[in-house]
Amino acid sequence: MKILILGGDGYLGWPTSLYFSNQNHDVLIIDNFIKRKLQKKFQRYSLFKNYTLKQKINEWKKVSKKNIEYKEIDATNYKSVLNIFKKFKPDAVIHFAEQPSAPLSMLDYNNANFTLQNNLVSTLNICYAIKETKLDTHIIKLGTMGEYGTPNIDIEEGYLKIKHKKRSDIFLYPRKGSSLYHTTKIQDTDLLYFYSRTWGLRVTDLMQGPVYGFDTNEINGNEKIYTSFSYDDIFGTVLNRFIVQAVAGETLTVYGNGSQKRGYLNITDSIKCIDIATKFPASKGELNIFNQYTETFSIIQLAKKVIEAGKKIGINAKFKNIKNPRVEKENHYYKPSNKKFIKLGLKPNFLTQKILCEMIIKVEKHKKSIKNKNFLPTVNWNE
Ligand code: USQ
Repeated sequence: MKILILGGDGYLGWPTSLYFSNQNHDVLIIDNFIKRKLQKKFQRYSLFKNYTLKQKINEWKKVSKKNIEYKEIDATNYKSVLNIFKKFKPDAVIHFAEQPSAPLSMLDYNNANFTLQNNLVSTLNICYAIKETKLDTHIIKLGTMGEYGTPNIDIEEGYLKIKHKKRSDIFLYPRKGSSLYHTTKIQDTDLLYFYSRTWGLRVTDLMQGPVYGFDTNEINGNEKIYTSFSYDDIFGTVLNRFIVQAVAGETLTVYGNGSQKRGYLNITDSIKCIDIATKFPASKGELNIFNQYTETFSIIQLAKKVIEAGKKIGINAKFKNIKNPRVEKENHYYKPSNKKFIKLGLKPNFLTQKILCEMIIKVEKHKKSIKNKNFLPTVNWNE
């Protein structure tokens, strides 16, 4: 297949690009390197050296004898996106090119505006480029479990049948984001639903939970092709942060009482899900929605797991409940479904002590690069 990967330089975009290249697909990455620019602006860098995309591609070529093409393009620039679709004619496009940080989206007006423009216009551009080129490209879009929020009823996969006054219909599952970032993902889903119905586009929207880990079969411990790994308050996700905090000898930052539950998954499962999505494309005119996570934990459970793993290798970590900088429910019901990927063959890599210890040991090698000042949250939702 010809696979176009938007945002292929990022935390998930890069390992996904490696995976599809290794499967002998024709991979073209487009990226405007905004994440690297933001990391520089906020002085919050990846723990591991994140070589330039060109360097990573060259190293990959050396070890695999396979090539990945890339172009520096902003996905919000319609002319450039259209040109790529005309020339490359992708069978599938995987859209990672969004501003992925909830805290950044809540920092101030300019970052809210940027998040909104970047995330929605990039999605719009893909829809228009497919319509204009009349290609049959399958859109695979990274959404988030956070689109659903934490409702007091079971979370289905994308849709809900509603009975009202003796009549019934199927609707998108009700959504309730807990940051502007999550809200843009809801709006993306609405855009994709609209254009799939109106123009007959094929779309798969992946409601993904927080991802952890950094090593994949393709990266295989080769630091020259490591992906960007954030642990700071703006770009880091919770489990990755806890692991780095434990290694740094800092207390694990549990926001609020830590009862918040989310659906988590290993980076290798994230890639596997995307692979399954490419193999089972949505039909024409369909918006197919998957819930992409493998197991649910509360924050306290995660913290305790990291502390237990640390103990095994001589690290005496502790957690502390700190004031929650976010506006989110802490005590809530949480029962999302994730049957669709399992049915299609996903065999989850659950969060074991072995996996945690392996991550801690690798992070320890880079202990000197950890910037402890970037652990405490600096962005408050309503200040
Ligand atoms: N949290 C802590 N301590 C920390 C960091 C986070 O207790 O030091 C808590 C947060 O309050 C929240 C939960 O952990 O309840 C998850 O936070 P997160 O920062 O790991 O994840 P989030 O901001 O929700 O966003 C991340 C990714 C985003 C993805 C999303 C999936 O950055 O791109 O869409 O996870 S989900 O959370 O299911 O919406």
